[in-house]
Amino acid sequence: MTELTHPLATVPQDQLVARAEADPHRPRFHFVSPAGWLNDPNGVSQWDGTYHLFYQYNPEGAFHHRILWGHATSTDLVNWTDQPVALEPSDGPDADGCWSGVVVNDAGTPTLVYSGRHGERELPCVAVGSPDLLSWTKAPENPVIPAPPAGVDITAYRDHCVWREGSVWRQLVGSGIRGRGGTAFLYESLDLRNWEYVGPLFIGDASAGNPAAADWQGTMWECVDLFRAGSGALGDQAQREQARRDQAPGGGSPGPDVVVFSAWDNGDTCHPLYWTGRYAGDSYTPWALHRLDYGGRYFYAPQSFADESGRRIMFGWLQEGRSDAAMVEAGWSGVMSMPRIATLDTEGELAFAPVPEVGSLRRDRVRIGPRSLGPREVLAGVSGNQLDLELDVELQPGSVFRLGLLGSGAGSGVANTGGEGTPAGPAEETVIEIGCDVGGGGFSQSYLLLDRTHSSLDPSVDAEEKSGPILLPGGKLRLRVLVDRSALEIFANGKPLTGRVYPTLGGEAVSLSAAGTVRLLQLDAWRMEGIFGGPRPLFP
Ligand code: DQQ
Repeated sequence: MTELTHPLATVPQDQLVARAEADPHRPRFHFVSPAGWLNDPNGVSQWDGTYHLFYQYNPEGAFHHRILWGHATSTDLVNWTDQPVALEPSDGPDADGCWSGVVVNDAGTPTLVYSGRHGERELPCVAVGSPDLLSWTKAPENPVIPAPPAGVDITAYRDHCVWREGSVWRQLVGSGIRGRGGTAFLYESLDLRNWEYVGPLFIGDASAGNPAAADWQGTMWECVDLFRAGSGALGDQAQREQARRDQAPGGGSPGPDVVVFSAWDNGDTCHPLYWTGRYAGDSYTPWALHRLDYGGRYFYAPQSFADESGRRIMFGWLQEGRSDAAMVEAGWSGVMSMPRIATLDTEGELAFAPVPEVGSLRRDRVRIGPRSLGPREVLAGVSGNQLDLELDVELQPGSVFRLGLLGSGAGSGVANTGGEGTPAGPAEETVIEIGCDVGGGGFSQSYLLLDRTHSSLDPSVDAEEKSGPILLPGGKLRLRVLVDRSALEIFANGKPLTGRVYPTLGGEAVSLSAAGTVRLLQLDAWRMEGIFGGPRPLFP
């Protein structure tokens, strides 16, 4: 049996997998680590047709400590094969962890750029891969940048975005300048080993807005990701290659250059945001700041890449909404999002949808509609905790549409707990709400909201409301919802809201309701197949 080294490693390592597998909250069609802890997606890429997903991994237990790089591969972005751990700490600059990073193609040689952690600080390191990306050798030059820029009082310094620009490599390292705001330091290199500091790409303003606000910039930017937004053309080989070139920072697409970052503050992982703006020369001119996902910290540390068909594909880390102790007990923590395609909407903002490959997991379609909606009704033919739902809804101004999920107890046909004269409500239910604006009075902006007030009878889990504005042109809503036990991914006209819920009663009811005039044009529901056949070894 492996020796337990960390005070939180209370579950022996040889029992972790069984614990994790037994947890009813563990997703079945999202990627999760075999057991233990998972956080950021790393090195997301496609090589000779095969997709690679690396991830921050602690197989010692469900807590963040001495992080390794886990690795999985896929030919369809949906079914994953575990591969040997790609990186683990060793004496030297990554002795205390191999933190987040990226993979780049160095004239045919797969090369990782990651943050080596030693003591309390992180520095850029490099590792070179075999052609199949399965074994990795750390560069003798590590750390390849010996220290953060001199003379700058930084809040933190880690995570990497690396790209080829003409004859040079460029790199951003996420950071923050104390008393000012988050930033990304720009570097340049000819060989990925010797880096010259160029300067801050630009500096955010931590004093702008309220630190409690959903779009506060934070005092440090984690996992900075710079790319040129485009349509992600699918076409012949030449068009696909052009589409990939167009998405390089400063590329040929007319879209904005997007800087995605995860706002961090003194140990708090706040939320992912992005700037739209223009990258030119050595700097970036921001135009506007946007929220990337209305679930905030539940879609954190995203990383994206352009795949061989020119699609901009993004993964994010779905953090847990339960206590550290509950995670440790469960034997696992952290979910990888389903891969999302990022495109530009008509407002010049990012729009997201799960990759179409997700459809290969769909089973037993049920179709409902068209019909008008009113008081809450539990759907007879649709239920489950592994679902893909696709809805087309039409809302009149001032109306509200609600979709209830994972419902149990009263109103779900299981038991009635409503008192006399009280309309019975479900004992547990997670509610997605969409409101359509009324021109003048009422709510002035259409919105998407996740109401977790009644998601769980467990008072210790997070039940905070999550919401954000959406556009409903002509009152039309296209809603896509992926339910995978505790993991929820919602897309309302392209705006994502990711969340976690921990129902205690095992409810599977789906309900619809409306206030005002709401018409369901069509609802398609599928049961989703799981992607793993059973327990997986902690060290594949
Ligand atoms: N997690 C990593 C860091 C990154 C943070 C360490 C974001 O590299 O800054 O596991 O979640």
